[in-house]
Amino acid sequence: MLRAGGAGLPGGIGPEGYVIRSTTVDGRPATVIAGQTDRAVLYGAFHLLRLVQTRQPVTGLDIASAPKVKVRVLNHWDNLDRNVERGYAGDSLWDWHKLPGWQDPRYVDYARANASLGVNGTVLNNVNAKADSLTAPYIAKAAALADTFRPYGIRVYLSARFSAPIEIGALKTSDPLDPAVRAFWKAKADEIYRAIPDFGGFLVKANSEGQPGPQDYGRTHADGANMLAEAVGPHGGIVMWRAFVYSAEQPEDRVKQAANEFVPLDGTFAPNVIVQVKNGPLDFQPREPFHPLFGATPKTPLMLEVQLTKEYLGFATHLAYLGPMWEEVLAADTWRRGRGSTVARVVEGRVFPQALTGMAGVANIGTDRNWSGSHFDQANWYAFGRMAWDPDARARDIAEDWVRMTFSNDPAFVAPAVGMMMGSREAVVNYMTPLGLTHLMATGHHYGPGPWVDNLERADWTPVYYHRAAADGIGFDRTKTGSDAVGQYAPEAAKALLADERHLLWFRHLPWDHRVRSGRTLWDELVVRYDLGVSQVGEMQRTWASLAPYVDPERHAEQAAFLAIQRQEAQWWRDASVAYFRTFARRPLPAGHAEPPESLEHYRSLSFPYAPGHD
Ligand code: GCV
Repeated sequence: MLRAGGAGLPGGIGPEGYVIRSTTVDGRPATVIAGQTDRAVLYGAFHLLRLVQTRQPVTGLDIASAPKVKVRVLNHWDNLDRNVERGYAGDSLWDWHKLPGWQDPRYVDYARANASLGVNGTVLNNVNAKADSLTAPYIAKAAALADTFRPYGIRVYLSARFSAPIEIGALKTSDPLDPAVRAFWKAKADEIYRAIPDFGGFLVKANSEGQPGPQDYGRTHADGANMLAEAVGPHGGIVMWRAFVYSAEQPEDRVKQAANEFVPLDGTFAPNVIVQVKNGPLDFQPREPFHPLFGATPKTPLMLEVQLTKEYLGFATHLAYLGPMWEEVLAADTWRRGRGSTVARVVEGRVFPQALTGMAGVANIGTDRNWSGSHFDQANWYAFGRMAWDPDARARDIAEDWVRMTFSNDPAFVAPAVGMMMGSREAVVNYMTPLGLTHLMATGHHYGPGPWVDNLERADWTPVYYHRAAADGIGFDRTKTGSDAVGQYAPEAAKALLADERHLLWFRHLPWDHRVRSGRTLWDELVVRYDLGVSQVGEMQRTWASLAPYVDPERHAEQAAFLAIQRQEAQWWRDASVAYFRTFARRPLPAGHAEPPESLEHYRSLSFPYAPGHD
């Protein structure tokens, strides 16, 4: 392997792009991996290894690859006590107490694994941040991690608590326009960069779910972001400012609030700020339409945030390969600059040219021996990296590479395993939230069904706010007659979303006897979908059982047990949801579909105070 000084590399390959070429050196066949930097060559080396591991030809190579997105980061929702918010894979990998003195060897494995996927950054601490992360002892700990990650091309970022100037800076305010506050952040950035010269920058959750922010002082998100941008800018740092905001007073349909807040700020952010937007406008549900902010801010770069950890898709026990979900959102057409203005192209900065581009994945990584809580959850980490490198990559191709590298290259294994993965997320949609229903999970931990919950602190945390089931029908009217959330999309995109039955009850409130595409009534279709989801899991169980000859007994047995849990919980979701919704629908179940075995009261009475993933 050798590193070229740029000569012979295709134009525009950039600092992370590489070529892999079959050639001859001194008359002997050789493979050259070349790029402008060490990390580019490292990425190329991993690409070559992938070809070897997936049994692709390694002669006659002429490959050039460069990332289409600059900032490809994991977001760890890891707390300093090692609890991971929405984490289902053990404790946080970061052993803060022993850092910087002790570096767990897994830090190197973590960095190497990420480099093999093209991930080039990691935000170490939870967006629900503690100011302690910005104190000198914790900066030293973060610096130790940064030293370990650096050879693998991975930069360290920190979530910043907006009220840090008060909490650790002895100031009386965190007002972003206050000169003392600005001086605090400048000095803090200087201090961090002395310890971590290639520090990536800050991630901020502000004025969201109780977090402090600039609005506490009557300032805008742009005022807050720009203040931090000013502090890290001279060092080459960036600010990733989250758009996951909704007002404490809930004057408006929650899914409209982020766009209402951020569209008017377009053009007011500093050039080193990128706004981080979840894939959908609600909160990482099994299915949501794409976030209306994509394409709606021509002058503001937006990065896509997806959730690898399956807070709303069955934790680590349910098999749900998320590649198809991310492909669905990336391929969605925003129509903001005519046909083909897909979310992928917005994120790549090609619909409206952007110098700064990014993708963030909420990590599903912890101290579990298999890293992610289940073997198949590793595929979501893997797919995130590959899609952040190339948002146009296909979920199926990525699944196939992963299956081959993780289990077996035998075609008798690969095809069924990939098929099972590709259908898995849709199964979850069917048994949890079919036909555009959303946010029906139990309170707090989000484990299991809770469609009946109607008594939380705020209405827009309750499932009843989202499904609106009543005697006259079900669904949230987001057309003109309702909240008009659909009006936040370009007209062509709005038309496509309204015509898409997968989003039916996201956008409309419809009578129980409404005829859907299948010709069934809405009520019958709901029941059919719930049962379909359960049977799809049964199908996955059968597929997995048939694959035993190709997998070591230990991994096979664990996955078989997890699928059995998933099957049981899918049935629970179905039974509880049917028992609940029929109290409004007041109709018989369609022929051949079984009555829920227990009463609604039974499902309502189930309680899981120790479910994992709490904050
Ligand atoms: C980190 C959801 C989750 C929270 C999470 C929040 C966010 O509401 O339930 O745990 O907080 O999203 O993305 O900030």
